[in-house]
Amino acid sequence: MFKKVLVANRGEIAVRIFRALEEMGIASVAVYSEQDRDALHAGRAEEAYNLGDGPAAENYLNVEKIIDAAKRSGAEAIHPGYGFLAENAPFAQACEDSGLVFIGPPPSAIEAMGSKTKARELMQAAGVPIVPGTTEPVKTVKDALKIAKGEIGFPVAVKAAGGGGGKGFRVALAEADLEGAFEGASREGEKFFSDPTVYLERYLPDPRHVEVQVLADRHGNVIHLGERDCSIQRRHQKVIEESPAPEWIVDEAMRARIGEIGVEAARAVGYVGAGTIEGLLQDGEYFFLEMNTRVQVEHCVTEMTTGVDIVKEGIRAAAGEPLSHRQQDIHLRGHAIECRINAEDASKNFAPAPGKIGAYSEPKGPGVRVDSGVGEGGEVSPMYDPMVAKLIVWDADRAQATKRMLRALDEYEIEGLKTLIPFHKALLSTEQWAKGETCRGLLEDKAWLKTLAFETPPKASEQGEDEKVEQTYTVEVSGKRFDVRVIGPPTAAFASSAQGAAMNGSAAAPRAKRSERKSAAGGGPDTLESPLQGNMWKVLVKEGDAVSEGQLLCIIEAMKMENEITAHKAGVITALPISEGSPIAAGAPIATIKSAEE
Ligand code: MV4
Repeated sequence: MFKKVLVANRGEIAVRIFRALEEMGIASVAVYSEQDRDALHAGRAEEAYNLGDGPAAENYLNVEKIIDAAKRSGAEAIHPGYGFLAENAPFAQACEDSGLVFIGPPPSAIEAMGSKTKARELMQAAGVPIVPGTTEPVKTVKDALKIAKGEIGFPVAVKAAGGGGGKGFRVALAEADLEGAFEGASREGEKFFSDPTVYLERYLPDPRHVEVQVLADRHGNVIHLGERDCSIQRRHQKVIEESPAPEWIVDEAMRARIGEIGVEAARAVGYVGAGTIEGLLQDGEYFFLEMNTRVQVEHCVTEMTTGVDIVKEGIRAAAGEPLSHRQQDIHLRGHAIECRINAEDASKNFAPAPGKIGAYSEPKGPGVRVDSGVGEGGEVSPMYDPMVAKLIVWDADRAQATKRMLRALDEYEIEGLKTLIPFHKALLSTEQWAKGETCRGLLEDKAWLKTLAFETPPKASEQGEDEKVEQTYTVEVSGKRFDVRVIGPPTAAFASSAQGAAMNGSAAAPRAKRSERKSAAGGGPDTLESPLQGNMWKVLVKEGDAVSEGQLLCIIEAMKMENEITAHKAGVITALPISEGSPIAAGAPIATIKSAEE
């Protein structure tokens, strides 16, 4: 086994890997950017190397600096985590060339799965069902039209071959949309992956995203750990994941079938370590979508239901050890749910809401796990992913796990930041969630999302004035906390869960937390500043435009993510010092909006 391992990542996943290393008796090495000098992960390892200032390209994505740090520290292996260099075949190769073990699959497997057309071809040859469509790149709009009208039929999905996770994904509902979809997907492929190649798939109208965790060692053993249902997504970002899928969605026979598909797919590319086969499930049919050749954010729900430590197994496999479990020893028990606690404002189109964390207290108690990358006094930097933590719960079944999650969300206190906690509470209280629906309509429902603005409860007139409910608030007097009951019109928090008819018809009124009771800064300053550093990708408004609160103003591309920036208030745009294609710094002005009455 390795004696020392460097973790080329930050945040919660770096901490998660350090924990595994410690339990395995392996010394750990952290790397950090100048901005992350005080970050939790940088202080969590036995040794830490500063990779310098600047954007990720100059530190967390800098192959030379990372390999140099590994060499200097005497580490024998590098764990890439997820994101950054995790699915970068040249990096995996560079590790090998420097005599370091890359904790992950061979570069050839990363490369094969990196090209979505190559992956589809490989899977088809291995007998794995793929979404009907092309395995060859489609070169022109004319070719695309011929194929779409012929063998596939509308609606059709146009996807970038270099893409994945929804990047470079466009839908053409009918012939007239195809040209736009083709060019959009191609442009995004070129922009993000330097590859304009696209392919076509039949567009499935309302599939579920069901994926399967696999583990493979260097001795030819490949096993699967059952499925995860990740159908709750927002702009292709997963927000809630569960394992297993609701029992009425995936039964034992389907689970065995999906598991076999996962094992077949992993074998076909000579996989080693922990990986995930993503697929779509519709009308009892399962189709391979893509393989993620890394440990995933949502691996934890599978750890809870199987008892297998996926991170440790990945490290063991890389070191040449056999897997600790045989397929016949894997049994799923109970139900696990994960909520991503992102610093985002669901009521403002999920705009990133980075900042400094004030008081911070994590939920505890039976069946609760929190994997966090920041703590009290920590900072969610606009430079990086806005995920503060992952809250994972386990209980005997889905309904009980849901109640446990609502309880844990209620215990979670994060001051100073807007997070998805109110969103999760509201969503998990809906009838749609209880029924195991994909909730796609709900996630796009602006009016519903708006009710999640805890700090600016809608006016009574918007609420139905006659409605009166009893609510419990916690107030703090001289350092002591008291529960106070209030009878009155429902606040947004309660309205949303009550509206959803909830679990067993008895939604508990979420208590307003200290952080949720701060009054809104009525109107607020006129100038909206960029919450993050990036590139101005699209500007959708112009000076003189009248905008409503929450209206989309522009999209900033940062860290391969498109971040929608929405108006912080209603009014008229009097200044707009931004232009498409230009870089923008965190804190730089985006727009000045004057309210009508000013
Ligand atoms: C699809 C699809 C429908 N048809 N592909 C791709 C990336 C992943 N994040 C979601 N992706 C989808 N690919 C075809 N041919 C629909 C989605 C999709 C989706 C699927 C399941 C559950 C939620 C979803 C939300 C958005 C898009």
